[in-house]
Amino acid sequence: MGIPPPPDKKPPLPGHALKPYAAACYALPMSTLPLVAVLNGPNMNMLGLRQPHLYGNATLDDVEALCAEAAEGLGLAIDFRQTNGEGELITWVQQCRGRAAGIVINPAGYTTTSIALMDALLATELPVIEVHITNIHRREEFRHHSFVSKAAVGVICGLGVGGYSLALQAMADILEQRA
Ligand code: DHK
Repeated sequence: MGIPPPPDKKPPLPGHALKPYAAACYALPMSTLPLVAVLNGPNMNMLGLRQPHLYGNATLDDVEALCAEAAEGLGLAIDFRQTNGEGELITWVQQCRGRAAGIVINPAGYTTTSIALMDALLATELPVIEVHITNIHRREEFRHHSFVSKAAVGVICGLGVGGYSLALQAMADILEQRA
């Protein structure tokens, strides 16, 4: 008989094509694994090229693979996305409500500017973990204040791309405690 098809053909967070591993997760019965959205803001698509002395040499595809591996070990499904648009990021956050169990987000440049993103994250009523590759507190003063932190249970910064795996680990613990 095989695995029954999902109730509809849309991805968990509609809008962008599913990556192969996400499609594989989606093919599982919906209740099997908690879904964590891993969202990335502007310029994160430039990882590997942009200021490698700050952000390192890993590309966003590398980060996605890292997250997929971490998630598999933790029993989580992930939907990994990046956008340069504030509105698109906010739409994805809104779509998490009722669909995802939690959100890991690197809001990048919108961290310090977007009250709308903070409001959207608060409206989801989901656990949110904020990630920054660099230690924003050792950098320019304008990077020190985060609106997103007001909506986050925790923040990981300065630990490189490994911060994403740590965030997923923390998210798995939070979801287990809430279960
Ligand atoms: C990434 C960015 O693009 C910056 O705007 C933030 C963050 C820092 C990071 O460290 O991942 O200030």
